[in-house]
Amino acid sequence: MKLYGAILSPFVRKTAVVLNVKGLSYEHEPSFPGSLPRTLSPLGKIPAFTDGDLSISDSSVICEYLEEKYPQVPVMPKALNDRARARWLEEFADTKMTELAGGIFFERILKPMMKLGATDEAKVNDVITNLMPPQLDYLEGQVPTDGWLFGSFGTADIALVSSFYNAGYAGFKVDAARWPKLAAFIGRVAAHPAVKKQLDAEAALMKQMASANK
Ligand SMILES: N[C@@H](CCC(=O)N[C@@H](CS)C(=O)NCC(=O)O)C(=O)O
Repeated sequence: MKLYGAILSPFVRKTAVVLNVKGLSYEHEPSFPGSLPRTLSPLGKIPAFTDGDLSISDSSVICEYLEEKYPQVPVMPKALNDRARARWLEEFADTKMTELAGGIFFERILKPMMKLGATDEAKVNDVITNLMPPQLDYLEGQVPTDGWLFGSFGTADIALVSSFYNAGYAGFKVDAARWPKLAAFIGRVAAHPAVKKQLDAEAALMKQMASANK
């Protein structure tokens, strides 16, 4: 199995964590969006994934494939309603939260790094002050006080908070006084061994990128 993508992507992180949880060994090929052949990534996005003859894209599609092929350590709940809710929370995170939290990362880290222009702090401020709080209120009502969303750790847990780690690299932190359950949940997910493994690798990369940009 081969996972293509940059480990700082919230979607690549989600997929890598699911592979880690399931204890599957895989090769990782660092790749940026737009750099892969169309056969691997027809939309030019990361992650892309191959397993033998199979070539697929999209983190949710890849994670569902892994769940079906390697069900021994499940990452999806069993009950129908829980499965539906897990998929919804993943979708919510992959769209709205990546747009907002990932947007902070894009403005403050990627834009200057890729020489795409100066950070638009007014835009970042609007996200933090106006756009993000209603979504954080929603998430505060969704995450558990202890443990994971659906019993054992699964795709929805990492998906829901993945882009917050990107925002964290860009100096954003969920206010624990206003959203205590969510702030604790983000910290709890970060400490899960399958996630910590990824975040440790990312920390090394962030350090490397910072010294290259000096
Ligand atoms: N729904 C896709 C989204 C993947 C995605 O948007 N990845 C970003 C990087 S974090 C990307 O490749 N963006 C380039 C583009 O949109 O052209 C998934 O879950 O894999």
